[in-house]
Amino acid sequence: MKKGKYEAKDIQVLEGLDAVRKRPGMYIGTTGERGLHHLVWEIVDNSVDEALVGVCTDIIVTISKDNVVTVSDNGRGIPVGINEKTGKSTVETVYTILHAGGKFGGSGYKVSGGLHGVGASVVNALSEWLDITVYLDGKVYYQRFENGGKPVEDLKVIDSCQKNRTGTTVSFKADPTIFTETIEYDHETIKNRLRELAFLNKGLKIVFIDEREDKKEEFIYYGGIKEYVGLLNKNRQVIHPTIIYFEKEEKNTVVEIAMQYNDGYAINTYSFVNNIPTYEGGTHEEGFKRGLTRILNNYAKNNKFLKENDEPLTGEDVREGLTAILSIKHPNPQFEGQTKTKLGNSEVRKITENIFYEEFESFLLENPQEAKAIIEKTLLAARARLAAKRARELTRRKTALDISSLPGKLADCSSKDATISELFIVEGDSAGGNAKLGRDSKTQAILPLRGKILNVEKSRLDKIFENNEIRSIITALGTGIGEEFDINKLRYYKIIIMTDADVDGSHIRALLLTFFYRYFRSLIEKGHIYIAQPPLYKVEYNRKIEYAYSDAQLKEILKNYNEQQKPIIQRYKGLGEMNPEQLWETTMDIGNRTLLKVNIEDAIIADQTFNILMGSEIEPRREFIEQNARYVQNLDV
Ligand code: 1YM
Repeated sequence: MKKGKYEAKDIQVLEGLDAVRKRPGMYIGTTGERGLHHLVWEIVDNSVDEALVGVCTDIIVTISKDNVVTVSDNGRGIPVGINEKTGKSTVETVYTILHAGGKFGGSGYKVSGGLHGVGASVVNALSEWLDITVYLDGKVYYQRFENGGKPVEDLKVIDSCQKNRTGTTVSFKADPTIFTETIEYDHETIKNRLRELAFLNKGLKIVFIDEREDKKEEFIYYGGIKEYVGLLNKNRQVIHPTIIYFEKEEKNTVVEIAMQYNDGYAINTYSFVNNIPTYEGGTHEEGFKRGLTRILNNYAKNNKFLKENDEPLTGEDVREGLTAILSIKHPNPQFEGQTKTKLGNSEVRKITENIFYEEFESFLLENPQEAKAIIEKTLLAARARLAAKRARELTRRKTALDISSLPGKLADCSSKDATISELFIVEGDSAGGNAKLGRDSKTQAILPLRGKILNVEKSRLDKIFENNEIRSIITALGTGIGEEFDINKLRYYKIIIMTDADVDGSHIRALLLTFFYRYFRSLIEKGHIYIAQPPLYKVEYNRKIEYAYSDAQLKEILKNYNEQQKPIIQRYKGLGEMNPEQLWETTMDIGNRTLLKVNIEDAIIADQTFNILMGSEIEPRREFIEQNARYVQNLDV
């Protein structure tokens, strides 16, 4: 055989499932917890695609005690006929050839076109085993794959079923040799995404059974995203009764919007494209925002709320206190941005703006009372904005926002080179004191925080400036805030949040993340925000000290000791329990420490969790804190 032929063959082999097993990161991002969950999303997405076409009403997701995932739907069933190109059944083709799903599907708005559209074959490749059952034409078809996607035998009929029964059931067990960190799924992560999917697809019933916790939950929302907005505003005071909702199609693009204003100051808008969260926004959000600013200015002018010479309402004015969900369906979405969660299709801007403008205009005209409440709210926001601006201008020289007056509590580093400088934001004075003693004073600055920082959600920018803890952070960063923000003035490339490993600590961390997300988003986007990882345990035996950063690691360490030689185990509750050397050694030393880089998704999740559970009720608050304590462990390094 000629040499060339061998090469062609080799390339083909490389494009098979083995390539996925060799470089799983290329297909699912990480082989950590996030990558593991991608497997579930991938299979669920195929079921949701069927719902999008309108031929599937029920999806059941089950996690067994040993972390086998089963997804079942009542869609059309994956086609079972022989595929011309591969000579195999379509089922086998979809599950053994990379990206086959995309090529075969064709119709409708595919979720799989987006963020995690890696194809079902990738799940197969990364599974110890995978079973498919298809109900079609009165027959039950079955095929099993083992060892990373190798068919055990061809697709075959194993039973008969009712003629009108159709659907697909897939079970798989993630391969522990690939997912070496963990193959355990997180109940909350799965639950939240399934609930989100149910909100986004009104009338679709999604059942989640977690056999590990003996839990069964059912999500079905006939009102879809309208109900979602209702939930987001549940603990808030709304300023008009109707949740504004519309759905309209133009040029193959479906635009669906639900919104309602509350009396708070925060903006709570979430956008989706084909059911995928677009954390970084994009053209659909731009169109929505432009439409909103334009229509409210026009309405305010036409109805004499704004006079000829008044300054127009800004985008920020009209979004204050707005809770909104924007969900669009597009046949060919282009995702951009750092985390591929920003919609790039330029035509969508105008389509969304037009649809929104027209529909919202009709609403305002038909509901003058509600229109008045909304306009008055935006006028108030505009007035507050102008007042804050004047106050800032007047006091600029003297305020703490002037970089020349760094906060007194800050123990700055001696280096003026931002690229090697780090700012530790430390909870509590005692931990702050130890951090000051333990640090490398050339590159590490310490800013201790006293008590809780202000909840930024509940406050306007002018109020935020008045909070001492927040002012210290802003001044220390050096960038300025709001319109004055300049990233080139950032004084530290790494801003490291260091809080206790307890409930208060996670609360403060979530508040800080929310603050950075809302007012310094680009610091997160550019990867400047980190979370320190102090150890959870100290294991001491005969003066030998080891640290464990997780329960698993503690177990590992304890394996080295036998029954008689029991070491002393100390569980660290706070940073203050470590002396300066220990704090340095375990958490601050560049050569030794682990830092978690916060990405925008993590910050949004913190922010969103916060939003849902605002208000003063104790129960949701506690729930929030518990969730947050957990989610921080999900951050990627
Ligand atoms: C539990 C996972 O995969 N359901 C599923 C998948 C497909 C279909 C129906 C389907 C799609 C189409 C036509 C189409 C898929 N089919 C393919 C392919 N559930 C699950 N339900 N008929 C059935 O898109 O035109 C890929 S996925 F490529 F074979 F058509």
